[in-house]
Amino acid sequence: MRSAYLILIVALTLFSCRETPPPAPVGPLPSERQLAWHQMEYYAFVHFSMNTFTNMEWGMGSEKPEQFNPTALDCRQWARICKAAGMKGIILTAKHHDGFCLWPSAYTEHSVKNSPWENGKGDVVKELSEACKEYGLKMGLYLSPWDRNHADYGKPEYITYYRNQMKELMGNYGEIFEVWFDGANGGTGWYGGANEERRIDRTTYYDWENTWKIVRELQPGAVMFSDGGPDIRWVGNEQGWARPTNWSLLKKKDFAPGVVDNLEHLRAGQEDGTDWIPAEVDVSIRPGWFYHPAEDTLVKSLPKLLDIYYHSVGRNANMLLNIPVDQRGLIHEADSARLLELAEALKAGFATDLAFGKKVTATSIRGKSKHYGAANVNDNNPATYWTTGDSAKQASLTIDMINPTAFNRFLVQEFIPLGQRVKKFKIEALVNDSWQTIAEETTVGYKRILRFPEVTATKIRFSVEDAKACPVISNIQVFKAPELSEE
Ligand code: FUL
Repeated sequence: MRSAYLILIVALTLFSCRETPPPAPVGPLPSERQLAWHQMEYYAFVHFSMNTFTNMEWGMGSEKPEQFNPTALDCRQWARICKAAGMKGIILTAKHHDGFCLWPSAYTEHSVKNSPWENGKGDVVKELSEACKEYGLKMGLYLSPWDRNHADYGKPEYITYYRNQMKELMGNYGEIFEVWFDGANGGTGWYGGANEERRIDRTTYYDWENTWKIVRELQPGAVMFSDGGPDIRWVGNEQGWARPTNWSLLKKKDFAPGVVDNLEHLRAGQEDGTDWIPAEVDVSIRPGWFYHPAEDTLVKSLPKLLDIYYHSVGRNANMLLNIPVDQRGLIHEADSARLLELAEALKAGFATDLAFGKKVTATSIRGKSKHYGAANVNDNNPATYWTTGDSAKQASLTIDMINPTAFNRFLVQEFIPLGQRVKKFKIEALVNDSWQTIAEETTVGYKRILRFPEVTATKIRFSVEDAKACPVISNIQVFKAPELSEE
């Protein structure tokens, strides 16, 4: 009798302590390397190579290594400026379409080793990897598949050459966070003196799967970018925007290596995608990707760069901002000044989270458990989240601002390890005791930031109106950004 009583007590205790299980993930899901990549948010592209000295965008491949001669190359200056700009990494064009290599590759003479720079003893990739390490930045590399210099381009031998170079880059320069595979192929080139047009079958020639294996083996943490993945997708334009509706998902069958089915799918993702392949917004701070003195006065304005930030990072994409390093081998003063202005504006815009620590209530909470409570969205901890019971596809959170509070930015994040779920949401503000709709939007994803004219409210309501499954929200922040002439 006594033991039956004890069993009952133990069972009751276990029952009451048992935590409500978390929602089942809604696939496709991000990999560990993709999760780390999402957190990079904003980083630099550096286009610097032979074209910098020939004033070209696409060199023919007939250039001479002697033409590469920066007078004051300093990768530490690049890293210092990128760090101060708030960027988290730098992706360098180790080899662009003209085939010139910024590292002394053992497989070609067309490289820095035959240039006057540092008497042929220099290695830009090595200098940059050391500078990135010093400044706490991650390094990524661009190795152009198209090579207008190489005599074998178009033949199987070139693929072996390309892979050998990939092994050098992945094996000799420490940790790489991203490898950039450019989809461009204009056909014509020097090709070892042949001077002709070479067309390849983009779907078969590169045999991508086997090149990807090299990257996976040597750099298991690196994500690979190309038009359609495998890890990160192109956003379908070079102007600096993703669609407001932006799924981190693509249907793999529509994006076999080398195939771009539809630019719109790259811009917005596909709600019914089969794989997690988020978008990266690549855009240059100047009209060109490479440095041209005539563009010193054409550096994008601060309002334009802010638009790009809100249309990339603010729309569930990463921002890859290109800086064309100049003929000295330095980031030009016009670009560095603008980068720092952007950093200042972002810092001022996101200085104080007005929602932090405020009381938040939810229309429903999973298992009525504190573990999934509303307070998890403004606790400054990305590992905690608010969620509801499985059947709820509509649910709201209300933040009590206590006093009338002016704001003009709303930031929200889903807990993406459990998938991207939200299809439709709304933000309302309680202004003079009446609810006003501020925004009606679609997807959230890793991060969504909305800009709107200033509102002064005592309460703010975030409502999920439709979702693939119960919403899982890890973060909500509210800001009052100084109004530059940025809208
Ligand atoms: C394009 C290239 O053709 C441009 O030169 C540049 O590298 C840009 C990032 O990608 O496809």
